[in-house]
Amino acid sequence: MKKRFWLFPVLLALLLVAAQCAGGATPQATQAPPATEEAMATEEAPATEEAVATEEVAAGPELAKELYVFNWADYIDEELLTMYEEETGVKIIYDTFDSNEDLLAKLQAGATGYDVIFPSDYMVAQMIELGLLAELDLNNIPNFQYVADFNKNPAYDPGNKYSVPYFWGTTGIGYDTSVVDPPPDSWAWIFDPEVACQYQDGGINVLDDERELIGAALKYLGYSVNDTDEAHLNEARDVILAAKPCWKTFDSSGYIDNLMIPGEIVLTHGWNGDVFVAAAENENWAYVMPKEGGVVWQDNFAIPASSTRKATAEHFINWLLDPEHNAQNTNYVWYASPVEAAKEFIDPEILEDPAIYLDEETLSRLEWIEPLPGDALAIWDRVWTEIKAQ
Ligand code: SPD
Repeated sequence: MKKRFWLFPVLLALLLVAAQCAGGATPQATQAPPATEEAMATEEAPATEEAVATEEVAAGPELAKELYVFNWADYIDEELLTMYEEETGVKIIYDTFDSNEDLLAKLQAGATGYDVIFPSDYMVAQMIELGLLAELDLNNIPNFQYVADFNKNPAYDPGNKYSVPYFWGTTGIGYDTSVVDPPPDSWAWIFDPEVACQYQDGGINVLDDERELIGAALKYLGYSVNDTDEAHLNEARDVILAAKPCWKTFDSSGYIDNLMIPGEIVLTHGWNGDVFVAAAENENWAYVMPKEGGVVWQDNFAIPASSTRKATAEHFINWLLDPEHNAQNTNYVWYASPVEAAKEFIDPEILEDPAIYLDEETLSRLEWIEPLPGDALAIWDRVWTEIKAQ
């Protein structure tokens, strides 16, 4: 008998036509893989549903042409932004803010353009409460799997419904070891005029940050950084006003540069990574946690509820959580990364520094800043206005 080789292709073609007429989707079409580097920015709708499925398999989500990113100053390796733009075709419009309160004020004033923002712990809670954040779809952020347990599921956002950790760190004192002698071991170096004013000519900087500066003064006085007692807050104000004439600058966003300029600043209230970045340039800089204790904090990626580019924002967050991208960022900003899998790519000098990756003893002396109830917030705001006005 003659073998009918022609019959098999004809039957296969008939079966495929029948399947298409029945509208059946292929299994692959429903399983979108992680985005690839080929993902291209486009707002044009593909011609057919089949085209959507094929594109998702090949390229991940459809990306917007632009992404508006609003971060703290000096808080990303900008080379990563260029890499992301080149790999995806998405243009990043990048801007910075000075404090959590500054970020909140911009969003509350109706700023609607931002897609990715970086609030700290207590501000995430406050923004959730105010309905300012979009819920995240962690399926779109598969690199979240690499976040360490220590950094996941925080009290300010249980289940990471609205935020994903970016970096974590502490607030203490930076000082120029060639000038400040003996080394500071207390907030007195910032708040006691008898001590601080000795360094007035060298230059003292404090963070221009309501919760951080008043919080540090409260710590100096032996209170909690979350104190709501009006008498204690007035006491903290008076301590700050007495030391203020000896301070040169209130600066949270340009102070790293000033630490690197000889003769500008010799003592600063500051965030650990910022001081370590200065120390990488000028080895005279050192960082210390005062004996009274200070603040431990975690900054986060979040997406404003008003963002119209949520899929692209999640794609960008996921890209920055990639262990190698994340390590490149860590090696630039000198803060502790929450991404466990990035550790193999992080400089040992950063990884092994107990003032960056904290030991238990240091952690036990630190406090998290917490959201304040409305009536206490009003007292804090009044005290801050009085501090800045004089
Ligand atoms: N250079 C920017 C560093 C941002 C530090 N995080 C701020 C924490 C506020 N509690």
